[in-house]
Amino acid sequence: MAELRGALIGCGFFAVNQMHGWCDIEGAAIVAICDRDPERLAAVGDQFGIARRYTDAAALFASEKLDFVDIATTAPSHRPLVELAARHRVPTICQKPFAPTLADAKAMVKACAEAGVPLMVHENFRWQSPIQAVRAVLDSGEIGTPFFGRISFRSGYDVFSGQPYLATGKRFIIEDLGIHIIDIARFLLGDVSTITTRTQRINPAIAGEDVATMLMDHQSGATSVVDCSYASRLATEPFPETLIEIDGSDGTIRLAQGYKLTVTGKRGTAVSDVSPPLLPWASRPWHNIQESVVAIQQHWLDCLAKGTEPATSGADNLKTFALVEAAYAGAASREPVQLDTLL
Ligand code: NAD
Ligand code: 89V
Repeated sequence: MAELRGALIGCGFFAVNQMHGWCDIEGAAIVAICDRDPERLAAVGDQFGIARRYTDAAALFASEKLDFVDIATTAPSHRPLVELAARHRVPTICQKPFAPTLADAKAMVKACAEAGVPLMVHENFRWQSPIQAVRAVLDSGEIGTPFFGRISFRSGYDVFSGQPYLATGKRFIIEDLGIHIIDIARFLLGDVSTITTRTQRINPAIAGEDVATMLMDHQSGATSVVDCSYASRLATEPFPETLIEIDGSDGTIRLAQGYKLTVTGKRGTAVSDVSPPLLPWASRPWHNIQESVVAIQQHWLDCLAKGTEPATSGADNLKTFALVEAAYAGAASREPVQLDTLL
């Protein structure tokens, strides 16, 4: 099969991982890149040997024949860029957070559906190999029917040095990081009917909340706690590990710091190391996230080849994004929020 021709829009901090990912995967190549910042465009173009460069996305779509586009800009530009791609009927990957508002996200899903093009949100945390290992245990039936989950991300890592914009927005941890952890909760325990949220700001130097605690009712009947913090100083910094506890009718799963997976179930207790591989271009502690970038991009190509819907399609991600909106609404009102009122 001929190699698919892709373009990358947004050549910033995280896009370098996506470029490495495309280099690792067979069946597709990035043939053109775009960034409105000429310095960033030049840096990524030179690093990856991409000669076809654009500072304007409209010019990119007008000049290139593309099989897909990978949008790695920040949220404010997502809707105009996705709608531009839809007008050119180009299948689209869009980074998280999907959009500034749920209304924007719904409009983007509609635009791609009407154009008949696939849309996937680059929601990569569920593709981390330790998270996939937890999902595989659930699928095996070893712990029976899950009734409780705690999905936890607590850290004191300085995310602001690499991503300075995270310090300036009115919304921070739920929109940027909690969105991944909520998506993992959905991936493991299913869709959510109600969410109750409390937020705090501990770091006085940032504008948004850096601690969030969410209690969720899943449609399956399971209850989960999703807790996130960038204000937690620990003896051994766990960034960017997501820790998981799931209790089921026949046993338990614990994914502990250091990627230690303990499963107690029908066949007794088994302990395993589910550390992600360190890819040649990856660097600790980001290697967990970097590996998941390759996995989600491979999934996108597999879905394009088979004509199937990606696991984190735009339509699916509306349910994760609605939980983010609901969390902020519930944190403000201090009331539980029903999801069916938003979707
Ligand atoms: P960044 O600011 O470093 O890079 C964004 C780039 O997009 C900039 O170079 C900017 O000039 C360019 N850009 C913005 N609007 C544009 C437009 N209309 N046309 C062309 N170029 C445009 O941001 P980042 O830290 O790389 O984050 C990008 C996205 O990736 C964010 O949405 C962030 O939340 C997400 N992210 C995801 C993960 C993950 O694990 N999935 C990790 C980090 C960041
Ligand atoms: O994954 C992300 O979106 C990153 C980080 C892990 C730092 O939260 O912004």
